[in-house]
Amino acid sequence: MEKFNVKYLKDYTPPTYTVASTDIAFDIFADKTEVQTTYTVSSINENIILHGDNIELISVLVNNRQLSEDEYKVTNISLEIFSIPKNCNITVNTTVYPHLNFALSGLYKTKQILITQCEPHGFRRITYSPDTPDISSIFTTTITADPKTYPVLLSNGDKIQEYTNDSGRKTVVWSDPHPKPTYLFALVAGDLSVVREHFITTSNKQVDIELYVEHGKEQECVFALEVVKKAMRWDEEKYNREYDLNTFMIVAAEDFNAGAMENKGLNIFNISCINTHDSISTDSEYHRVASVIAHEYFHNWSGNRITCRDWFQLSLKEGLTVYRESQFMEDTYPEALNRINVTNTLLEYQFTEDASATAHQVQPDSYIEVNNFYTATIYEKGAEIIRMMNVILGDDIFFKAVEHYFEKFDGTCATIEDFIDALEEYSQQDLQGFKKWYKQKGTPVLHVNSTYNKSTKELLLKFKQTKPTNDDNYNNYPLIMPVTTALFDSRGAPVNSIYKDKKTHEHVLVINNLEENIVLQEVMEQPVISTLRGLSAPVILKHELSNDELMVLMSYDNDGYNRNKAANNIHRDMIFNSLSTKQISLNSYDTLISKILASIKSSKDYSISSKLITLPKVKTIIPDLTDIVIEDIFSIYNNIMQTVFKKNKNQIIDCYYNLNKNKHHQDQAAIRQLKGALIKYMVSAGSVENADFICDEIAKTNNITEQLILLTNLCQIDTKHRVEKIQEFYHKWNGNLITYEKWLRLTAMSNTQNIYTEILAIESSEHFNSKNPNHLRALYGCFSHENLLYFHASNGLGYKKMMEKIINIDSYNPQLASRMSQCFAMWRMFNKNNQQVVIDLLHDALHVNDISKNLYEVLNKYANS
Ligand code: HT7
Ligand code: ZN
Repeated sequence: MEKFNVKYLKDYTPPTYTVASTDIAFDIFADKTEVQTTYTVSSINENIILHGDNIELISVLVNNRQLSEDEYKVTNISLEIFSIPKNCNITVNTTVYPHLNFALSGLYKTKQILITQCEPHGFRRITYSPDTPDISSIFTTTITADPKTYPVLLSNGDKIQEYTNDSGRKTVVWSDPHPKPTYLFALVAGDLSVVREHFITTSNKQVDIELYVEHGKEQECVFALEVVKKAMRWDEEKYNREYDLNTFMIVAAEDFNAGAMENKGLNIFNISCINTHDSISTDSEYHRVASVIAHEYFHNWSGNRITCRDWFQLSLKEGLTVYRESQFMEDTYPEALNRINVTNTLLEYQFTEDASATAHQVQPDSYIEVNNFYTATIYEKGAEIIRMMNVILGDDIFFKAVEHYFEKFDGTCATIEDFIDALEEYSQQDLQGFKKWYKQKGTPVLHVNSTYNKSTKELLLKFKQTKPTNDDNYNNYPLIMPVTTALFDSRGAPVNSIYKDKKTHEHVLVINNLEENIVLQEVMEQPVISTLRGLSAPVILKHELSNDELMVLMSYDNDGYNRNKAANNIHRDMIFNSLSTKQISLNSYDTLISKILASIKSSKDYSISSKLITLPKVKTIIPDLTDIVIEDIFSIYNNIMQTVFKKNKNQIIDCYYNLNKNKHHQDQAAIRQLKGALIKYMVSAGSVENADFICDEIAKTNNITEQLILLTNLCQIDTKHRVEKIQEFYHKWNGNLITYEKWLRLTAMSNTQNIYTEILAIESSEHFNSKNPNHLRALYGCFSHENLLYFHASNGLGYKKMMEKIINIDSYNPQLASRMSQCFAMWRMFNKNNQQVVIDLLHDALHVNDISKNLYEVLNKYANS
């Protein structure tokens, strides 16, 4: 028996009523907000049930008559109204207290501003409502407030009225012509500055773009406004999607549980995902801001115009939007090696999630708390499934097929199956096999073996799919897998082959069976095989390649993903060998780094080179290990870096200083990354001289990315320089939130035995706001995810501190608490002592009174793993 109710996909039933319109009026006061909502309802049943979540009900009216208490039944989670007419107006009056809402769901206060967050179940914290994505209605929103405190009053759609009342209070009325479910509702009230731009759509309509920020932050909006316009144009050109309102508004908020929210016409953003400035934003932050803006904008079609029938279909909007966002980023910022970044994120977060106790299907069969399902699997694996369909259909058909889906389901709610059927209907290609991918749990494994027949000039490729788990409820094999494959000769030149009568360098081989043999013909010499290029299917590839073959791919493969993967395989072999023999024997490994550095001179291929010389993140090797002692892993990493540095010292240092001379190279961001990768080797000895070197370099640069790379490295050396320099950084940027978070992260990732006391000291310091998710993520999230040496420390202190904090956060912000608890996902891979600490902590946590269902669901899975 579960402690909390489980919701099942199989239990879905269509709603028994429709809502034509929702008229909602907010009367905002300093310590409370009164809400009056009127729904125009048509119901099949005599009784109607509305959702609620611990709100104060004042009264209920049907067709303007106030009901007596025996005409309805109210609980913390529902309002059931008895014997309503088939068609009627239902009015609900509630009172909410935004300044006491630290869960940041529903209507809440951030700084002096009131904002809403309604996805997935925030609206029911504002009023009793049909809070489900399959009920849409036309919203009219009236907001009344004191204009001195709340001069700006925003909601979805177009502003249709604005007036001052006799009392001096201001009223603004908004009307949204597009029917929407409650989760897309938004309201903002506060004193904000607005920065404007405009965009002319292909059909010549002017769209006003308005970005609302804190006064004084106007300069930090320039980049965001440019990206909005780029995203609007891109969606028109690629998917033929035009923006459908007269105004597109974005509001920046300091307290926010996620990156941003796509509310219709009124996106609300975490300030860290919208504000940028050269003096405060790193290269990767610009990149993240661009991708979040594009993502939220693209939701206007993939999510808002066509929404989800129920939350089990979440990936319908999120997977598709992540995919559209990645396509936009590849088209708009090609120099950023987007595919490698996307696949690295997939490996780091989704593959690890799929290997953990919280692994789940892209279309789950059940959940306790839907907030726990905004995951890398729903988002990133969901996007990869769509990418596979794109690979198979080709761009021309794919874009048109998605357009067909948009047109067919416009204004409705849909399912994942509807999406696949629509693509199939347009393309006339069998895509039914992809439905199985949505039901798969765990990362599938694809084995490849090859035999080359010199006399027939045939290359036989033998593919075999294996299941990641023995749980056949979640294994629907065989899966369909597009496996993009190309051949090279031993010098790295492309080799053509014939497959299905086509002679070319690269083929998309579609694997449909558990075991499948594919023959490539007219292969003129023994080739080096580059398969699963671009990670064409989200699987773990088992393909034995010799060191020489890996070197060829690493040096010459024209697929960036596979180049990087080849280098990664060489690094991983080296790490695993060293871990098992407990000694570093570089063998041919150091030639890898030397070769890459030598090639940089001629190729100037800076961006990929920095990736090629970087060891895989520790987090990505954890799923492949057992009985881990974290200190051993770090010591091996450090020894490898030191040994490589000693052997290639001159080359590494020369390369670093030569990069400084490249001031006119167009991709300075790539140069910064490469310098960062080199510095890691240079400081691997962790000595005071290295700290001096970094301090000198810090003094030479004003560039924030470079400063941060240097500081991050400095934080790995436990000297007084670390404390001095990060304090200097703190004082320089005192007052700027985005830089304050950087400072928190620097401290949290520091390699110092004082880490636990330093974290506690920060928490009790003046600027730290323990209710602010950005602060908590920067300090505790960064500690548990980036400072693995101290989080997984053998003394168990890291685990204890984190669990204590998570339980504390759970008492006011369950969404954040359960998300933060994901740091325990890999606990089974660690040694018995560490495991025992986690077992005890999980046991105690699960017995905490009032544990939220969010946190319970995650910790319970870990405890039972
Ligand atoms: N659709 C949004 C998902 C979301 C969210 C946003 C803000 C705060 C809490 C949230 N929970 C879920 C974000 C997106 O995918 O675009
Ligand atoms: Zn999204």
